[in-house]
Amino acid sequence: MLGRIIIISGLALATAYGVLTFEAQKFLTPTETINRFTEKTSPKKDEPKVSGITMFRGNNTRTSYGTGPLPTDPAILWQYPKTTPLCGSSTVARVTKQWCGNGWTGQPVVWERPDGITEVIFGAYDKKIHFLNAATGEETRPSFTTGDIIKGSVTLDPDGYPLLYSGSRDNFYRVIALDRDVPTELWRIEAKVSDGVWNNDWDGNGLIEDDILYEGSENGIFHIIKLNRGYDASGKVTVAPVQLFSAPTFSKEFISLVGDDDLSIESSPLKVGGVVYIANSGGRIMGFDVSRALEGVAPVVFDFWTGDDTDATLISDPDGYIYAASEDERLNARSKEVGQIIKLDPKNKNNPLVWSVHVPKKGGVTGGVWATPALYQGYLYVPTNTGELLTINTKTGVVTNTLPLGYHAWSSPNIIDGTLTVGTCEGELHAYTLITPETPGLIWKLPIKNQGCIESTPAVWKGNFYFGSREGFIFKVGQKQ
Ligand SMILES: [Ca+2]
Ligand SMILES: [Ca+2]
Ligand SMILES: [Ca+2]
Ligand SMILES: [Ca+2]
Repeated sequence: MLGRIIIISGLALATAYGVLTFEAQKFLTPTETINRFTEKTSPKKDEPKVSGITMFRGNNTRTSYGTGPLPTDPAILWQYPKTTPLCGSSTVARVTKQWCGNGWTGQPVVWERPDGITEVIFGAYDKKIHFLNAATGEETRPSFTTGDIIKGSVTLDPDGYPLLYSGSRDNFYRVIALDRDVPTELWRIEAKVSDGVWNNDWDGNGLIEDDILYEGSENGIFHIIKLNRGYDASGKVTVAPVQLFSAPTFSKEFISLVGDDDLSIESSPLKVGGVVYIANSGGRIMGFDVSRALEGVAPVVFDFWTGDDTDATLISDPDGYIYAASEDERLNARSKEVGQIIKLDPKNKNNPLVWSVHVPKKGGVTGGVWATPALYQGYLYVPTNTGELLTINTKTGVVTNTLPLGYHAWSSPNIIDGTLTVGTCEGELHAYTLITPETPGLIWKLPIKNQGCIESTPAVWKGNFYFGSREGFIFKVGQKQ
């Protein structure tokens, strides 16, 4: 289907969208063309060394879901705060809106501290980063305040440095020390619209490996930053970040192809071997070979256009295939052709699209996907904005099952011990057995207080769920006591 020449907006695009020759690509590959992919590294390298969930979806391939045993008789064990919801107002383009709780992607960090306390850390719509004792829901440290709401998921240093990384709608991405009396900003970088396009927030979840931070900003720019972490003479953690590389994911040609400049990066980077992939709101998926990032070189080795806003984070399987999920807002010819859920083979540069699933508008509800899919035993599980949980055979692309979640299903599923769990915007947590992975079977549903919309992705640790609802509170769900 894609193996033909297509004329869009006056541009002739050769058969392979994988080798698009946008002007940006020339700009992005100043030194050389690298036509190779680093083979997959051992899983150990990609897994954080800290015990816990330290980043959105737990690892560099965004496929780590936490640990069990999951509750058989679930109940809400605490909520935070006890009475007053976490709310803040935020203004974009002179429109002010009140936001409460936390939402997309909003996954907390949960980690086992050296002092034995399991700590839950999350950014919220009250503009603060909160620190809670997982056992009690009490505060473990003073909150850290930013200048605007926090939509993304925080990252805890995967190598054990007492450092937290967080974006905010206030235009800064920050590195925060956790070894002081109060959480203390050590460094921050600003996203400016003047450097890029569209907006200046930071929603994506930073990926850290080998002292290097990979992150995209909502002005459409992809950043590679050397953190230079260390300790000072008094033993306090330090950073001395240096930007090694930055590149726009947009170009004049790409803007005319898409038809607008909403080319922000809201997804989180994916790292497969030596390549970091990032998707933008125009649906451009780019892979940067970062094996020589320390030299300031990161050539583009993959370039694919889905056709529409791709905010869901890309994931990959152990064979290096990439799964992407897009929204269905622009309703253009390209997204009609490519579909909204796709499997990509980055090694097949001439025709990387393996299969497509279409998620069209339904009953007046916008089509497409915001949730990040989950993988299990050759099946892909994808909540859709139209309110289904799709089960897709990853070999064939065949949808083997459809279950109702309720519309606006933006929370990303977790799969632990053969059970898939997912939050819904109808304010419920669901658990499904994958004993027959092609047809998930409902085990339980738990309504959350006031059935507030769950957009945030729960962090599941030792069978306990930590997540927020848009109604204003953060919850712990576990086995009824
Ligand atoms: Ca902003
Ligand atoms: Ca955003
Ligand atoms: Ca977007
Ligand atoms: Ca969108």
